[in-house]
Amino acid sequence: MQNARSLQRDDSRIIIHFDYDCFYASVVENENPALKSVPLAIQQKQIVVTCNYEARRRGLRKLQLITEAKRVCPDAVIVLGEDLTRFRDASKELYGFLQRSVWSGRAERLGFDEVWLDCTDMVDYNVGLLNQNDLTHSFFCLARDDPTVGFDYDASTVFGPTFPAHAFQRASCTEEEAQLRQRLVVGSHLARHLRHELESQKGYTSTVGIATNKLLAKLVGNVNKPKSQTTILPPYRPVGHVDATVTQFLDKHDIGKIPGIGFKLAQKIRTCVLGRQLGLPQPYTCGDAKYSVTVQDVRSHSGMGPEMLEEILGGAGSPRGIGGKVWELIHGIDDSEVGKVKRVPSQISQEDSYPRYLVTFAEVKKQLHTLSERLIRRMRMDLLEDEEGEGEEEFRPREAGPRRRWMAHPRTIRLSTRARPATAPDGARQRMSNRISRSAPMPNLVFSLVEEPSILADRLVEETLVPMFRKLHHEKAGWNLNLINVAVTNMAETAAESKDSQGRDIGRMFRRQDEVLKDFRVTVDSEGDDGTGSLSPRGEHLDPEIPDSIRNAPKADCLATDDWDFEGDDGQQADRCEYCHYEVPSFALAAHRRYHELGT
Ligand code: TTP
Ligand code: MG
Repeated sequence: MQNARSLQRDDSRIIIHFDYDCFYASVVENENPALKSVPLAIQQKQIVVTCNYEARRRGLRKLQLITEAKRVCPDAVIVLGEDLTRFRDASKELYGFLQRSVWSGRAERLGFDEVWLDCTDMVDYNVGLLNQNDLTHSFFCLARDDPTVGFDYDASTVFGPTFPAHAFQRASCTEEEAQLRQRLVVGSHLARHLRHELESQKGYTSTVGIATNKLLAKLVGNVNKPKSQTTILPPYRPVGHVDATVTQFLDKHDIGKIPGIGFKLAQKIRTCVLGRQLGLPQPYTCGDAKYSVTVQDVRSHSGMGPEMLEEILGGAGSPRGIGGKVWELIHGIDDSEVGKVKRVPSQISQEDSYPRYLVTFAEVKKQLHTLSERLIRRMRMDLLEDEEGEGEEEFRPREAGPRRRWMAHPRTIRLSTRARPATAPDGARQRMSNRISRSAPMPNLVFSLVEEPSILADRLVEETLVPMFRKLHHEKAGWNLNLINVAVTNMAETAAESKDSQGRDIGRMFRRQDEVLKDFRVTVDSEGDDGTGSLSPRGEHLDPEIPDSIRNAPKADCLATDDWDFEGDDGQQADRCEYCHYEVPSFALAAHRRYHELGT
């Protein structure tokens, strides 16, 4: 059986994880620096989605009701954050900045405000430059082709706080652990430099974690928040009777806080360790002492190991080897790569929720138009690039700006709606209703760069979305919709540079899209409708190849380490978030969901 000692650790990489502090509030502060010194809250619907630290000092917190926030701090400045454009643009800019700062180009974004960087090559190069006889006067080289670009630093000591707080003595460790320590020390100085650059050049402070994989780097950053950084120091493997620092660090975490262990997996593990049926869904939130099961509880549970975990978590719908994978995660082993840069998002969507419900067709149509126009504008921002060279023979006035071309053509448009929850036989209103959705081939007209987005939106609504809506809702009136989402997905990328590449050809093909897609079937994603697949809680078409556990787990990751201050039952009706399974007040669900969906 694979036990803790036989687990294969790979600590050859140095990964830095960034989490921007009070992200939305910082974006607004950067636009208007006068707001930096006042309590500032960002409002979506009726809740504070985030606030700056001055506001937190005065008692405001994330996911608080606006009414409560105003009561606690009447002079707080409240800025509407419904339109995500400014946050998305800032996120893209910061991501680009960080990505260009590392040699590997490996930078991966999670949501709007988290980024992992793989800094292995930069760190190893700079470890190679160290003079072991004079570590205190080291120079970190930032450009391989120019040895003068960089900064001075003291490579004999780590920069910033560490876990554990007091570093172990060099003499007491193996040569391998001493080398790892040196690489982490160098990594910590690079992290300091990047944090400093992000603040001085872009105006954003961040909280950073440094370790040898994504899981550990993300978790350790949270140890010192905000405006700080934390490094997990070796030994990463047990030495004699002393546990590895990685184990000491993870042991205190609730099992549900480990990225990769989503709500359902955590619940099954808790049930096993506590020896009683918890049932699903439970109003459980991490930190609830009644159900608290830590990583240490799991590790030390009698008979626990990859095989027992496979028994608990495996079965129909679970990927083979899930027990071993989870066993690795709770020992801080995560081989997942920091993703390479994605040129285009996998989907773009616009949605809004309607607490007062949409009832008439005129209301629905108006909202479809608003969402479509926003969607087309967003597609132009995210999917167009300047085209160089091609068409030079044509006359083109300079003021017309650079010619633009689509980097990708979404092949599918999807309309999703959610209706007011049905009333149960006992008269009580059900807590949550599912989304239903319908997909269709993307009409060519949206790719026109000649027409204004509002004109294109008119046509998109009339020619595509209204027919889709009618198929989705057979009834003639009175839909009581509380949410509409319009999304484009199924991106066909065109080539980045070369004119004669296959990608470019695909782009051309899409100009003849009707022909290309003649076999494309319109599918209804609603449950049990056409039998082409099952329905996710979001009404998305589910890929039957992807088991539930995997589908759910990574989505829940993004919450695993966040401080979600919402305290469940405040007497409001609450819904359970389909992504992370936390209970969120109904009024906050749209904003909360949007938070997850930023990662798409
Ligand atoms: P967080 O990282 O949770 O919060 P934060 O960056 O504002 O604050 P911290 O310093 O504690 O990290 O979320 C990132 C952004 O996502 C946040 O600025 C606002 C947005 N957001 C939502 O839109 N809805 C939500 O429910 C939450 C929690 C955040
Ligand atoms: Mg943040």
